[in-house]
Amino acid sequence: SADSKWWKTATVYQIYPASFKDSNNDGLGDIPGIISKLDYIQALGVDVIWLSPHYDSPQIDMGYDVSDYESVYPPYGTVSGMEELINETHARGMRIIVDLVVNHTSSEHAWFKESCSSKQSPKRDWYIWRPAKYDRDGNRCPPNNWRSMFCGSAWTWHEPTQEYYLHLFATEQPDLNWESAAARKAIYESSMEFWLLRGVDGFRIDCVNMYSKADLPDAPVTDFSADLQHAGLTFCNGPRMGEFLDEMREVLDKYDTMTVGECPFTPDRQQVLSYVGAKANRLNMVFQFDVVETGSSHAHKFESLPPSDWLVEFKSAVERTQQLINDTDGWTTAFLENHDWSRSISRFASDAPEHRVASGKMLALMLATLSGTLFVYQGQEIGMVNAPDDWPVEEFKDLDAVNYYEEVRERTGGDSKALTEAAARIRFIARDNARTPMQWSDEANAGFSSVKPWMRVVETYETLNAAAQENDPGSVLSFWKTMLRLRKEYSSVFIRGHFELLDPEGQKTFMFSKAWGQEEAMVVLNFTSKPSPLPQAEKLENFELLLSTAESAAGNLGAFEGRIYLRA
Ligand code: TEU
Repeated sequence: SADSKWWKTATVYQIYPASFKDSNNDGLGDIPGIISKLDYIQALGVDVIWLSPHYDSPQIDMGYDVSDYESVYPPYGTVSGMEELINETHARGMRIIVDLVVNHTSSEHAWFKESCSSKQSPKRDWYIWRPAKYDRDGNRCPPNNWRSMFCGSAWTWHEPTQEYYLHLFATEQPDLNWESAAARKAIYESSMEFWLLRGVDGFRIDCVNMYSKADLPDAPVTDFSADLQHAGLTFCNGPRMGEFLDEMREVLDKYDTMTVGECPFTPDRQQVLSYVGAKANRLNMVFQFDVVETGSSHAHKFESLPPSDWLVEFKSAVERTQQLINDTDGWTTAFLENHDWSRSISRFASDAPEHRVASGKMLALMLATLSGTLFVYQGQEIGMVNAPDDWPVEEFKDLDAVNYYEEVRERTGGDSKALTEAAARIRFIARDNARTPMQWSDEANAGFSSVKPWMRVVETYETLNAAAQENDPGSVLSFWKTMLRLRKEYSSVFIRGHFELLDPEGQKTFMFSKAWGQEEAMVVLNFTSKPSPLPQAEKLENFELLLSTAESAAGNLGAFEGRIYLRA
């Protein structure tokens, strides 16, 4: 039956290859490094590994700019190294999915170079080319007002052939034209079949709802700047999405696969169901971003810090994604971290030394009791936190943060107050926070590498590291192991149970119930550093404590304490 699908009960562990483990001491993580840590991942209780892009790439966007789908970025390893990783993962009873990045390629991909060569190139229409527009004064303008996700216009002028090409992300990430059947066929063969034949068990599909872009209409003028509009709602979920994904499904169905599509800018539930509903069956599940976007502006994620009542917004976002499983035959995901967001302890709880461990356990307890397929991002299992406030902003390397900082500098003429505020928001939310090297031990460079890593290691590694936690029953790592085991033991209620939010207005606590048949669990979480009474103690009358994140759980909830009660 549909409910016995392996990917529903799976816990997925995301690996960001550059920052996981360096085996050959060049300062960059690699595939042999990942293989050396498979036993660690297995011991955590994980079922599936998701590997962020391993393909050859000029690394403008950390591999999300692929120059060749059929080869591996040489500093990471080789195709045969990947085959070994796939086999070793399978040998431990786990599966592995890889990132499928086919909304765009790198500008260094052979397809794009051919497309650029002339307007008559047979691959000209594999990318999205348009003639210039001209304003009243005769100035050349891009074909529409879309703003790229990484600042500036989404169009770049190509002098040799006198046309603009579209890139929703960096200039070096031209968008493929999915309207071309020949391009689509090449995509399926080169990026999908090549790796399915080598044993991968499916894909995390990058930007999956951006393939169909209709006729490229201007985005409505909103609040960012009059000329360039943040256009996510305009370019996502275009009219041919279903058709393209049905085609993809034909390739996937030749294998036993799992797919999880990245689905930003999709507030509409019917739209989500057109991908993951049981009948549509286009993707097994998607990532919606309501929860991780809590408190960040839709116009630009760096534009604001969360308001003081962010927890109310957070809880309602969790409720919205959980309701998909409550009310429909679609499936969903539960996650708080990935390589695009900062660390959850720093964002949603407290990374102060006295609260960090409690915060990490409380968030683990919350996640592991939510319905859907659970995703854990490398380092989350040991409670890694954001880069510290005293790092100069120059430590941030990711183009997302760098371009934004430069844009603020230009917009304000280098105003120092504006730049200080921008730096604070970057420290809070930048993707770099998730990309610092994995903290394996208290050895030099956190045991990640014997040489200086490509990105600075967070200094807390001397106390916050995997080795120190492995044999400590009170550690965040041990707690995650317990939670992943309990999630399987009570799988009906935790993995697919009906979610109900019990304290929507509370600004300090989060209380919800999970129910399946006669089974019922109550989860209570304190999101503050102050003790708090149980929000609705009367509801717990016929319930017994299953576990708490605190050593002794009685009466009031302690700082950042989480508890699970089961119906007696
Ligand atoms: O992200 C797509 C996406 O929609 C971004 O807006 C994402 O929310 C952004 O990183 C937040 O700042 C995917 C990948 O996950 C990301 O790492 C890539 O940079 C991007 O696609 C382009 O491939």
